[in-house]
Amino acid sequence: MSQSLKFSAKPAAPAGRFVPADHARVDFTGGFWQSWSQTVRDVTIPTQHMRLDEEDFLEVLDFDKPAGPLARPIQPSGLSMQHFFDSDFGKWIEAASYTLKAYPNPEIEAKIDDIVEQLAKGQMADGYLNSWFIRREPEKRWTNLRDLHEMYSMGHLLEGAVAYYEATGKRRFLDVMIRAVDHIIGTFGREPGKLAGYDAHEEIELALVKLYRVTRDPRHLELATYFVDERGVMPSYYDEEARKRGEDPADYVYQTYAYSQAHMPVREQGQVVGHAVRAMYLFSAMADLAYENDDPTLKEACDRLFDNLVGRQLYVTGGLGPSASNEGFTREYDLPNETAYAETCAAVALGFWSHRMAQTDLNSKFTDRLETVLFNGALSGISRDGEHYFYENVLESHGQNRRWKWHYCPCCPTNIARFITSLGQYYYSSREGELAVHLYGANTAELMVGETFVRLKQDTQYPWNGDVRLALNLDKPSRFTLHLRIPGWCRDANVTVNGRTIDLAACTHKGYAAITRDWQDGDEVRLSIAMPVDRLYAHPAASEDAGRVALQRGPVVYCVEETDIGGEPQRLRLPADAEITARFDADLLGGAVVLEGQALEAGSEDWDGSLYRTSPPVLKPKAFKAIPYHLWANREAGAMLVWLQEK
Ligand code: FUB
Ligand code: ZN
Repeated sequence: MSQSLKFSAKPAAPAGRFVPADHARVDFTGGFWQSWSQTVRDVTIPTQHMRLDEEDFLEVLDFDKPAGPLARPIQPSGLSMQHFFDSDFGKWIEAASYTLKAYPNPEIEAKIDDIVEQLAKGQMADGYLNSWFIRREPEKRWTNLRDLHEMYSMGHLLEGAVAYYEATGKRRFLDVMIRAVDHIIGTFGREPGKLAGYDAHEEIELALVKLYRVTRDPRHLELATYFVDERGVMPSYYDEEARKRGEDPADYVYQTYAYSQAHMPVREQGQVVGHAVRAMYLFSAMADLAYENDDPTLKEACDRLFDNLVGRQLYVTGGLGPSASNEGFTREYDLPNETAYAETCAAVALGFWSHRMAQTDLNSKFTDRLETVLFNGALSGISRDGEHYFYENVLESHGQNRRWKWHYCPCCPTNIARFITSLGQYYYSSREGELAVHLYGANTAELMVGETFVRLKQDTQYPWNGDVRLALNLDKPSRFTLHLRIPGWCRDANVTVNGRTIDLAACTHKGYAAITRDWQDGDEVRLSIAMPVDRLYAHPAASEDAGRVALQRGPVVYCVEETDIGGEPQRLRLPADAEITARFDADLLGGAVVLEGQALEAGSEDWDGSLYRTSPPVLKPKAFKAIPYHLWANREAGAMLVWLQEK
């Protein structure tokens, strides 16, 4: 980490709120995230720019030329994926920017400046900025918020602009986007003469909160608040808008505005419905507004929705949104494995939401889910080499799912990239008199606890091992509370401070152990979390998992791949009492803990070509090996299974 980094002069958060660490001041010094961070920085970010370029995503910025043939056809909804190409390079800029503060890279910076200059050149005189409409259909701008992603794209550009400004101090992109936001402020709202609309694909709301945190311009927060408050108000803006276009609102392709969480006001919603990424972006914005506006009604709605998601609709991997047809939710407990959609973007965005919830309410039920997606259902979206991806994160395969180099709709690669390049912010947060450690992994971090400068060092092999040594360096002795997350999966933890054991039962509240003392430079905290192999069972209503068991060790969910057992894992039967051992395999994709044991395998030698018979298959002993789910599909093609049949 560069020594010259200064703390940014960010205005204070609302009183009493936790503030996440500056990601650039958390350096992954070794172990798990060091290698992932380096891969994303050195491979993912440059290759994603190459893909954007070679796949002509950046061509949409050639404002001097007439628009060429469509790169993506118009779908029945009226949307072409090209409508939101801006979002892809916006997200790439954001992901790349997060690396620049601690690891300056003039080449990447020049590529971003290039894009920014083109955007600035194309921006309309009134501030409007969206490459599709400017180049192709300027007369149609703001006529179809229901389908065409105008603000979704602007939101991603805005997030990119904020991140780039924070990384480099360059204002150009930020100023361009502030003008675009000014234009939106002049166009949308409840005042006479304005459109009382909001984009069906949420995203701009949370981007506006990010902008507000940089500008402290109340109009930016008010606009985000307006969009969230207006959502789902009846009669629906989308009906009115469709009629204005001469269409019958009943012809809406997705039939229900639940697809966009716009079927009722957000505060009344209790079940997570519709498109999964949209839902997660909306709830992230709601959590942001609960935080900034101190709004308990939004916090309550978020709590309800979070419990609904986690209690009834979340895959064990942290994946969400089972169905391809709406890229989202169906009925509760519908968690098919082989056809799981579980889009990478949705898991990443659940990470965003969970993290935000924990800043208002320090409760490990939120950070447990952040950890789940980090080590499982979001990380599975990127290959170990950093340049291949999954859009859908299935929990079972017969070998048909392979990672791709680029996608027809490449929203996921830049999402997982920005998650990893900004990972440090998820690890810690602080407020006057308190410092919270949310996640474990080898790193050094610098942050302020009130007026005290604190340098932390985590030494650990986490997630492969549950021993964590936390060393504190302080510029002066200071009294504060250190909150240590005790993961929800943990049944046996031990904490010492300078060798003296802490009574965890007495000091743990909502999953965080609170240690209040006069901290001195050189203090050492040791956390030891037992990591047995856990067998997980699904609620009986989740019928796809009936009779099955998933293996988890620490925060890591496992799967069995054909390549490790020389046969389809679907044929395995895991005896309920089978001993399963954990072993670090240094040769597996950079090193990982694998699980091994003896199972049974249903043989087919004696079936003589018949499909059915009156006696069950003969079961024969079979050694098996399970690898972390996030590492699957990085070797030979083959079948994979998370939920093993139990015998
Ligand atoms: O529609 C924009 C993005 O593309 C969505 O968030 C993803 O689900 C994909 O459809
Ligand atoms: Zn995606």
